[in-house]
Amino acid sequence: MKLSKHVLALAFSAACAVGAYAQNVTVTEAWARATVPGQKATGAFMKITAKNNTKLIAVSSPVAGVAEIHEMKMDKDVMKMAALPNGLELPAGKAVELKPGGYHVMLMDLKAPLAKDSAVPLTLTLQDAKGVKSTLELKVLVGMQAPNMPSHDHSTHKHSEHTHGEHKH
Ligand SMILES: [Cu+2]
Repeated sequence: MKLSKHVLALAFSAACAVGAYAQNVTVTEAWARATVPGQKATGAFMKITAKNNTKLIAVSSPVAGVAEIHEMKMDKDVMKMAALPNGLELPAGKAVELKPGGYHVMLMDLKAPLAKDSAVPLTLTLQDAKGVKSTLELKVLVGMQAPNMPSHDHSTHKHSEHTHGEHKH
């Protein structure tokens, strides 16, 4: 039965919350961009490494009414983004980077502003090659840039500027 497995995965990851390690998936450098009051959406970023071929099929957070896995890319000089309909592939042994300007977790319908230096819970739903689902609970640091990243020209950070008004739901 699927449910018992689900509960087991939750219990396991709760015990290992600091390392953010469950099953064969490791998440490092997770962070979410801080927001200002009135801002309804933001992005969360991280590095995900799966030991075996895995897919990130869903994300959720209690701070957001809607959470999606997005891809952002340039299309004729216009930054566009869209939800990945089939999830994000995590090839075995390869670190997949979610970062501003690329893949990201989109948190929308924010219930409150994300304050810098706070942490927000984020649940990743993963599916292995056999189709078995598991969840990974994360605590994601809120900041203005990736943790331990040297300060640099923020003009390259387009994520905060792209208009989330373009999200049609
Ligand atoms: Cu997005």
